[in-house]
This record gives sequence, C-alpha cells and structure tokens, in this order.
Amino acid sequence: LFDRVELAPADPILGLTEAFVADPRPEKVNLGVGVYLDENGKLPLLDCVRDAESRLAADPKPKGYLGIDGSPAYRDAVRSLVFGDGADVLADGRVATVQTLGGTGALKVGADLLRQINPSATVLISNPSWENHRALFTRAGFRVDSYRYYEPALHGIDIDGMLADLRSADAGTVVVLHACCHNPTGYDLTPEQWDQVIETVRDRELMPFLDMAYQGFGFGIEEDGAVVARFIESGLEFFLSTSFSKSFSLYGERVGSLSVVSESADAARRVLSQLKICIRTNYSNPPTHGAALVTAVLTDGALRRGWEQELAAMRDRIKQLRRGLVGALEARGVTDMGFIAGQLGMFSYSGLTKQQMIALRTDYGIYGTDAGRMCVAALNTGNLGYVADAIAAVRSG
Ligand code: PLP
Ligand code: TYF
Repeated sequence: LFDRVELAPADPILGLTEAFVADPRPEKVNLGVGVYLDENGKLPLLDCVRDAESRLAADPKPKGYLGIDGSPAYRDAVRSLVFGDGADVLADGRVATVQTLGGTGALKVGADLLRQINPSATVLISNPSWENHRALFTRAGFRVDSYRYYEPALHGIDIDGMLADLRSADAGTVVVLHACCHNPTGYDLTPEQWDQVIETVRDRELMPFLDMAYQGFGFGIEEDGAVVARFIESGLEFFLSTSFSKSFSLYGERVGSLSVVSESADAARRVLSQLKICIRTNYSNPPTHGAALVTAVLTDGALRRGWEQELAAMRDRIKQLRRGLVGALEARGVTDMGFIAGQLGMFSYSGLTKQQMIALRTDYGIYGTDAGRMCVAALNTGNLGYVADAIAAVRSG
C-alpha cells in the first residue's frame, strides 16, 4: 500500500524555516515564520507565564482528563476576554465555547461542524490569506474560493472588490475573515468597512467565520476585539476562533478557543453537543497545562496587568521596528516603502517580487515567503541594518 503514497511537498512556511536552519551563514535572518522574537532574536517567555508556571508548580495537581470541551475556568476566562465581562450574549446562553488546540484546532473543529450542517457550502477566504485556511477547509471537504482583498497598487484593501465578491456569493457561503492583523498582508478593514462587510453578510445570508490569532498586536486587546462586538451588535450568527499562541508567546502549548454565536440558547446547546462529537472523534479532549497557564494569568489581577503590559510592549516594539526599517530603507535611498510603518501585526507584504525574495534568500540568507511576506516581528536592532542593506541591494539590482 505505502508504495503508492506520494511524497507531499513541504509546508511553504515551515519549509522556509528548515532551509533557514540549514543555512550556515551567521548573518542569516528568518523573516519567514510568524513568530515574535525579542531584541536578542530569542523567543520570549513572558514574565506573566513564568510566574503562573511557578504557581502551578508550587501546587502540583493530578493530571486527569479535561471535559471534551476543555476547562470550564479557561472557557469562562476566554469568553470574558473576547465578548466582554458579563456580556448579554453570554448571559443569554447564546454562545457555545470549546477549548481547542490553538487557533488551528479551532478552525478545524469549526470546519468539521460546518461540513456536517452545511456540506454543500463554499468557503471564501481572502486573496491572499494564511495558506492553511485553504488547506484546512479543503481537507474538511469544502470547495474553497477567494474574495478580493489585497490590491498591490493601493498598498491596501480593494474594499469594493471584496464587497462585490461577497455580494455575488450564494446564501450559506462561509466567509473566513481575519479579525485583526491580517496574515499575510498587514492590512485590516476600517470600522466603516467592517460595517459594510457585516451588512453584506446579512443581506446575502452568509456565514462569517472570524479568525482572531493576533488579538492585541494591532491597536490593543480591546481595540482589536472590537470587531467581535460589532458582530454581536449586528445580531448575526457567526464562528470565532481565537489563539493565545502569539499573544502569550505560548506557541507550543496549543491554546485556543472556538466560539459559535447562535440566535438562541437552545441553538447554542445543540451546537455545543455537535462540537463535542467533532472533538471526541478527533482527540477526545484537550490538554491541561497551557489552558491552566492562560486561566491563571487572565483571572489574577497582577498577572493580568503584567500580561497586558507585556503584550503592549510586543505591539509597540513591532511598530518601532516598522518605523526603524522604513527609516533605514530611506537612508539607503529606498523611499517608496513607507507603507510598512502603517501595516498591522507581525507581517508586512513588502511588495518585493518573487525574484527579489529569492535573491534575499540566496544572496543574503534573509528568509521571507515568495509572495513578499516578511515577519517584521523577527527584526531587531542587530539585524535591521543588514536587512535594509539587502532590500536596497535587491531593489536596485
Ligand atoms: N489563523 C491565522 C490567520 C494565523 O496566522 C495563525 C498562525 O499563524 C493561526 C490561525 C493559527 O495559530 P495557532 O498556532 O494558534 O494554531
Ligand atoms: O507564519 C505563519 O503564517 C504560520 C505559522 O503549526 C505557523 O504558518 C507555523 C506552524 C503552525 C501554525 C502556524
């Protein structure tokens, strides 16, 4: 049987990391994968996480199974964070929330449920989008198409094209929307544009699936979460996946959540029962440790304040690096890349061509995706000048 198994291509982003690791040049820079690195180029362990970990270690607990839908305390903490403490929609029992294996796990559980309740639906993702959106919904059995989003000439969003594509979608079409810090472009909708999207989704009876993997990296925890409040206000039913991979620097712990907002408490109960079957038949129940850390931080006043400060520091530092890169490029005669400073989140669509990105990789050991995406959260004062030198060189060569 196995002699008929084809060799699959490497994941485009994780493949870049493999190539980076194998690169012997000491000056190499990995701007491929979406991971925040500190000023020393190291993955940070947040102080709030370190403290929560010490507290957990000081009072070790037996390692029982969690429920299928995860830790109740974790679910409550996440729901308060993303919907607001005591939000009506929670009090009304209209939200089904499950703990998931990161944001990816949330997307997959949501996709499995959707496939069961609306198997013939098409899924629309932004053009471009996180590549795993397409792969994951395709694997779940859906036809995946895209709506217009990034317009290179604008260095921004083609909102008219996006709305036109949503308007021409069939009722029931699933629309995957990046809640903030769009991956890969760094361009987010304005509040007014969100209202237009919500109106179109309502008119066309589409099913929104908000993916929020970077809450707090745009303008702030509350500011970035405001899009969720907008959807709640609209009264629409929708899916919401969230992740603490980036905002807690907890990548490997796999901590995320899926919430499904329904019209009624009764619908939410039925949805939850089906979500549990999706989970039960995949991995039974989620792991304990990461969720315990997040719960400890979110529910303790001092740890929570510490987290908010550390997240703000990551956000502010990324913005500083963006401005630093723009300044360094200008100093080298590249004066048309100022848009990098206005993009949001970890990524920049740099506008560099595939050829230029390959030149950065082969000639300088600077790794970004062929499409021109660079993770600016992996820059630091030590590598920024080198990266600017290299970009200036490939731009003029
Ligand atoms: N959604 C988007 C848009 C992402 O960029 C990512 C991670 O890069 C995820 C979801 C998944 O995050 P996680 O690592 O929590 O699975
Ligand atoms: O950089 C990105 O866009 C992501 C990063 O299991 C990533 O693809 C890597 C591994 C993973 C989830 C996300």
